[in-house]
Amino acid sequence: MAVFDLDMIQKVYAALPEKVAKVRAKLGRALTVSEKILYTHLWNDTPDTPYTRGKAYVDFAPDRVAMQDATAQMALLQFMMAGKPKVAVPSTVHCDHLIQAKTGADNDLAIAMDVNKEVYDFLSTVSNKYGVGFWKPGAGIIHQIVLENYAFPGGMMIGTDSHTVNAGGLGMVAIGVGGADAVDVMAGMPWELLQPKLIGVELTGEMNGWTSAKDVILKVAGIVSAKGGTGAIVEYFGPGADSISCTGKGTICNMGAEIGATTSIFEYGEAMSRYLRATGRAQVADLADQVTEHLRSDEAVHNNPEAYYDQVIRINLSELEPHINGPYTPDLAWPISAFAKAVKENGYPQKLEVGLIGSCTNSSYEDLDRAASLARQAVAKNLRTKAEFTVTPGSELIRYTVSRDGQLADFEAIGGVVLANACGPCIGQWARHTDDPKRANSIITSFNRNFAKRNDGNPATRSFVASPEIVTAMAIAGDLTFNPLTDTLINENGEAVLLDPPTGVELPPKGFDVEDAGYQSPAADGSGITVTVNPESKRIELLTPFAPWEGTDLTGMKLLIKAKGKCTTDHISMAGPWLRFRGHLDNISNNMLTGAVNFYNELTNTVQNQLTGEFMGVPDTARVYKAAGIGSVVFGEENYGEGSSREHAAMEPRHLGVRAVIVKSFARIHETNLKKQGMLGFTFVNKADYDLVRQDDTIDIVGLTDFRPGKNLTVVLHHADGTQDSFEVAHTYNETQIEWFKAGSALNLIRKQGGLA
Ligand code: MIC
Ligand code: SF4
Repeated sequence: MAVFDLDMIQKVYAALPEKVAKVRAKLGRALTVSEKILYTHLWNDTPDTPYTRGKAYVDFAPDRVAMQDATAQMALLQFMMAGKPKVAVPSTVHCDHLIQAKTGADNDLAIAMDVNKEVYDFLSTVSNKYGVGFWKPGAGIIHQIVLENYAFPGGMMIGTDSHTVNAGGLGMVAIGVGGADAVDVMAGMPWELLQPKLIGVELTGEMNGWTSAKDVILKVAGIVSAKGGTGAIVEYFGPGADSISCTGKGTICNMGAEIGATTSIFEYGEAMSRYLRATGRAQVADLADQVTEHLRSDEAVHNNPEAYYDQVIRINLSELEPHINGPYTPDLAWPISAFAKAVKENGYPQKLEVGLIGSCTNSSYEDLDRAASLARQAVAKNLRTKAEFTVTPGSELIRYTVSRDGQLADFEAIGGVVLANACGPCIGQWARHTDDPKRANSIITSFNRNFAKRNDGNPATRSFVASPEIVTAMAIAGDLTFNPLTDTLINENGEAVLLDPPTGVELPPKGFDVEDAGYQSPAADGSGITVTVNPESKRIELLTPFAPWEGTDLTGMKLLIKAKGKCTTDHISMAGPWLRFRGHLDNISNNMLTGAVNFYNELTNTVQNQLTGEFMGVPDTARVYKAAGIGSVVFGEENYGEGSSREHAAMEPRHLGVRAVIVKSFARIHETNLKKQGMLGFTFVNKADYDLVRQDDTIDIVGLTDFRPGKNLTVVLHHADGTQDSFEVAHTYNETQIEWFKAGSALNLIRKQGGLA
């Protein structure tokens, strides 16, 4: 069943040559691949469209929208308020985040269908009504399904998940956003983006042995750090890039989210063409083949990358070692040869308890085939797998195919448990069986993120990230100091054996196959469908618009929390058990900032309620201030809001009366989410001013009556001892975004424009 929109793709390709020529003439220089795609998706190509990277916001017209179930609820609740009859561009919903992994695919899926029935019914009805394609629970993880069905070279897509960028592996400019951004596009309005900078990664040589595509991005993360890609598109090019399979490219782009990159992309080439054909899209491949030159950077870019990119990184794949990154942050990169020493020196628990492969990052046919080659060796060499081992296929198409071709049986033969085609342990949907949920322990995954508590809720779990091949080998060894490239293992017969490097093929020799992919297409006319939400529901709550700005400076606010160190969206709005409240703003707000560390006592979820002096949970304290009609302020450090696209991390503070978030720097998606929800997000002009903030501060923000692009504002801290400090804060709001703030949220503005408010 073809679910992709050939008409839309045809139109994009038909217009491409002329549009590219026009931009090239206008800029008078060669263009990189992402520039071609971005500039051919301008909302409105006016003579003064700004092309200055990193400075101006530009309006774009993406071709499609993808949403996963944990973020789609809020996105669609907002869309319902926008007053539109139907989505303006092809859009899909994917049920993947809410399935908890416990015993294995069949049982877990059946339980999820029951436990999440209300949410699935809501999503499927709303999708049906508004013309949104619906991928049922069990169909697979959003990014894998998008790669298999929807992504196309030269296209532009936004998705309500940070790993939407995965589609860059198929030559698409695909960007992760919050739900409010998706509402813009689905409502047929322009979508704005800060004109990205460009980072070029030139890959030479060819991978061999144990090295795989994952190691490219693990290495890049180590080079540029978790915030190093912020505001930039990463373009991969060079002979090494062309030699990587399409799904391998997807893996690299996927984990570009971990360096904060706006997106990552590879140029169109044979690997993509092969993948399109293998996934039933020969027509798309034929079309793309005709416009290949426009789906790649101009030769001048390849010849002199320094002239076109803001930063150029070079990696020789022939010399690239497998990497293991972590714990607690995806950019702590260790080449395998240095890892055993790092484990010992840093006291990471040496015993490996669980190895988990799969996820949206790494569950291609190639990944599973290569990992399975190690499982077969383990059996042949009489090795007993020492750690627990789980496999998460990315989609039913993959699962069905590797079940048919035997790889799943290979995993099961070494004790592997096949989990549902869903996010599962990657996002804390993991009923991990352990004797002590607080014990320090190590796990290794082929996923992308490894923040504290992310997988199993235990802050003492050290989670490491590697390729599926390395994870499988480590699970067999059960020991973090094992280096599969050089070390032997003792088998059941007491013999020392060495694992041979993994082998595998890129695409299934017998083709992909599936019985029921799990897709439901929407009603042609959804106007008669009603969406009902039970007012008593604990999981879905219709939204009420946020209040507009009162028109004055904000004074007399209380410090809610001064967060210390890393504060990702997992710290601000934890996932795992909280995912069940993603459609209910008031209920999910009870997790607000509960993972953030309070600067003053180094504890989580323990801040001082200034009205009583007692220490309480963060959401409880915020609710006290809110009830008293007092606004509150959150302070934080670098790359605040790193990680996920979940806009709950912005909506919860908004709902609980936080007025401003003031930090040393922001992660891109979170900063936009704050703006969209009518919040103030500022950065310290002088980062050391963070130190001036005291636990007992009352805070004013001065200058809002003259809130303008580029103009700093002043924060005044009234300390309890009667003294005060003040300092400047900067912001990146443009005129439209200031209007969102004034209206109370971007959605309020859409409603106003549609005559709804
Ligand atoms: C993640 O990987 O952190 C998630 C869960 O997929 C999130 C989305 C969410 O929080 O729902 C993301 O990456 O955006
Ligand atoms: Fe799901 Fe994990 Fe991928 Fe996020 S990173 S979409 S939670 S598999």
